[in-house]
Amino acid sequence: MDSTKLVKTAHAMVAEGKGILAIDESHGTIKKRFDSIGVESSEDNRRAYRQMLLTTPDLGRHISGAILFDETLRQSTDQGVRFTKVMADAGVMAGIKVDKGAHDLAGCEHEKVTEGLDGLRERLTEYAELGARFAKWRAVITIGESIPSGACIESNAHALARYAALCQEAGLVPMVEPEVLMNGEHSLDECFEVTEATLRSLFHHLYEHNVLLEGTILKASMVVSGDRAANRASVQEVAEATVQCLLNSVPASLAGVVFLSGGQSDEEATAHLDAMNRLGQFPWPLSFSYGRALQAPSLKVWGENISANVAAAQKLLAHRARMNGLAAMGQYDATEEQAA
Ligand code: 5MM
Repeated sequence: MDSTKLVKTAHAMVAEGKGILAIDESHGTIKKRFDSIGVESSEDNRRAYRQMLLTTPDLGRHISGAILFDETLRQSTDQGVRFTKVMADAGVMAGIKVDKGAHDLAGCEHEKVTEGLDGLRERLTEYAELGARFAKWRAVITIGESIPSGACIESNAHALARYAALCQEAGLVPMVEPEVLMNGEHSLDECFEVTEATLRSLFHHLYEHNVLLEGTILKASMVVSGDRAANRASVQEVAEATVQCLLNSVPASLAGVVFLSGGQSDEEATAHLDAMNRLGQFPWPLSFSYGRALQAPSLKVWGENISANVAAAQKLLAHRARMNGLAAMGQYDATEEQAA
């Protein structure tokens, strides 16, 4: 294991004022996104959409890396230039989603476990050869009546640790993503409790598997009220609860924390990140790895005319990246939203 390289890559992923663009939607998820704008999810439309995002002028200014789906890592621009080359030229590192999705967890109704460990060593070797510098694995934890179970938390944390160790063996920085879903009626306190238990289990398993935390990135969900909760917590309450939860459960040696947006609106996700960074200095940089909260405005405009609206859609992505880059430094100003 080349620890120096892993640590260097991990730090570059959370460099000051920069974060990660998550565009690793699997075929099912990108189809849902395209359905929402009335665009067919053909291989060429997916390529054209990701080309629009990845060729955004000056993308590397606020984006340190982008997480790709297998298909995208192998694709090229209209001019035949590999996306990985376009990204390297823009100073954007290539990441790759390597999990095989969340599947029903036998014996635990309404719960999921993420699969994809079989053959992972070989796949990681190929991804590294194709130019990937980091990888991502997403586990899903649902809050509901009598769930999550200990079995769900443990099995997902164990799989994340096995994946992370394999990544580091292959020279890739693992981005470990235990997403506590926002769906439900639960309170902020319930989300806090479940997130803390999940993170404690995750770091226990990472430790057991000798994963180098200095060369690992946590992709965390924020501590929020359920989307159907009676009283939803304010931006300040979310920021304080999330930071306290991380301080209770995340070792100081971890290279960095990036958040997912999980169904929050784009501006809400930015405001939450900014509020956290205004609370003070923490052992790890707090940045972003948003999918929907970075892409939503661009996706909508691109869908209105997929050939004529490329520049307009790129401008919207660049704007969201800049807003989140500022939020990662606690310098976001909501009045700047009008500048888009
Ligand atoms: C971009 O979506 C990623 C892949 O999701 P599927 O496996 O469901 O297709 C997803 O893991 C994403 O990176 C995270 O959920 C963060 O995205 P959001 O939209 O929650 O910020």
